[in-house]
Amino acid sequence: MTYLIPRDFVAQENARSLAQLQADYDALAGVLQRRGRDIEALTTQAGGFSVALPSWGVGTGGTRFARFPGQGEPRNVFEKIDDCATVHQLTRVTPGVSLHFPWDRTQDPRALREIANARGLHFDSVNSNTFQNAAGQPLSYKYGSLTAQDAAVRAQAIAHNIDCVELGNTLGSKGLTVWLGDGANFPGQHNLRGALERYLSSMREIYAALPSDWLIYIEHKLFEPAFYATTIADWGTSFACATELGPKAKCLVDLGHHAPNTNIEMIVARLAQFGKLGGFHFNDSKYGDDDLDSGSINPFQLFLVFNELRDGVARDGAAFNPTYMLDQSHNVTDPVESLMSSAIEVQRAYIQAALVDTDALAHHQQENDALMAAQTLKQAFRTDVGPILAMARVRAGGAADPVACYRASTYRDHKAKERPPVAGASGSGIV
Ligand code: PSV
Ligand code: MN
Ligand code: MN
Repeated sequence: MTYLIPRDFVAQENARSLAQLQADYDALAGVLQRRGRDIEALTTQAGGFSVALPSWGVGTGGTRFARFPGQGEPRNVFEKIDDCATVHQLTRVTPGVSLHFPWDRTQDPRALREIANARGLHFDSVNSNTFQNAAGQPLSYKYGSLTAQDAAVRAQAIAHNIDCVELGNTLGSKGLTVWLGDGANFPGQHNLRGALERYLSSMREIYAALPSDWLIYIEHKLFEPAFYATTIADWGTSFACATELGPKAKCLVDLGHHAPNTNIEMIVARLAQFGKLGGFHFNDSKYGDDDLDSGSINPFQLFLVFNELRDGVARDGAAFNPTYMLDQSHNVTDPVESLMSSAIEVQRAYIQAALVDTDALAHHQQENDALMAAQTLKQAFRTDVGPILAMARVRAGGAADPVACYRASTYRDHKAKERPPVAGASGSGIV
């Protein structure tokens, strides 16, 4: 029998802190009222937010050097769904799950979809994997996949992507995210232009296989595993390729896939302006593709990204609809706790950005009052919107304090008993 946290347990845990939460909420309501803002409208807005979970995020990640698995890790995609459902149960903001193939391949996708739906989850974009060799695959991706010199290798990689689309379609997904590690480790190894030509030609075949209501997301990454020249290294290349491919191709911004100090919010603004901002992989980073928990290093950057997203909605309304997903690697924390905290950090940035006094900001910009424009953003960023997020969770049946509730439930201890380790199982397969 699979242990899931009983609903009553969450309600009992909430009861301990409800009076305190109400007091904090009322105090914040007063502060916001003085700024002409209605806390109830913001709480409703917070309740409408969601960010998808990466199926691979519920297992311990690992680095190039080692992986230190935790207790009770999921051993297959069905167990991953249980952990994702727990994250969603307590936070109420993560109803989507993004699968990665072949890591999450199952013989029975229909059963997977039914079980996920029964747990209140649906499937977000699916991810293909041609950055590793799958067990038993005839040809190696050692020298590239969609850009490989060998046409047979490219055909194999194209077929895998189309397979992902078909599987995703059965699961109810509406998008395919393509990240590939293709590139060169040495100057001269590739004809730089030739590699991109091959990429485009492969992607055209995948694009042609997309169902009419699907999007394909191009995920760029500066480097790793190609350390000299990654084929899709930056948003410019991603934008050019998405434009070449057509309206169903969009760009996906993984926050960790840029050089340190890159102005990511400006990339977001540019892609939004030209209609190619498809979605995000949220995480945080200090040096490179660190896959640290969202908001753990640079929450101000996350806020500034959401400030651009707020601007996109103000300009384009419902037509502006990028997808949100976490993409993190958890090495020293319980993945469920990290995912819950991170989802809330992303939701926090969303509500902080909603607090920006846009009239004042426009006025200060018009007057070239740089100091007051910056102060206007800072006022929103500095506002502790925690009570809004907690109240939205409680009203939706989630936990006032998800990590405390999760720990009190001893969920992980239950899983440690239910899921004795099996040889070869891992969270992602990524090292
Ligand atoms: C690559 O670094 C990446 O960000 C892509 O999104 C992959 O699908 C994911 O990580 C796999 O861990
Ligand atoms: Mn990513
Ligand atoms: Mn990455």
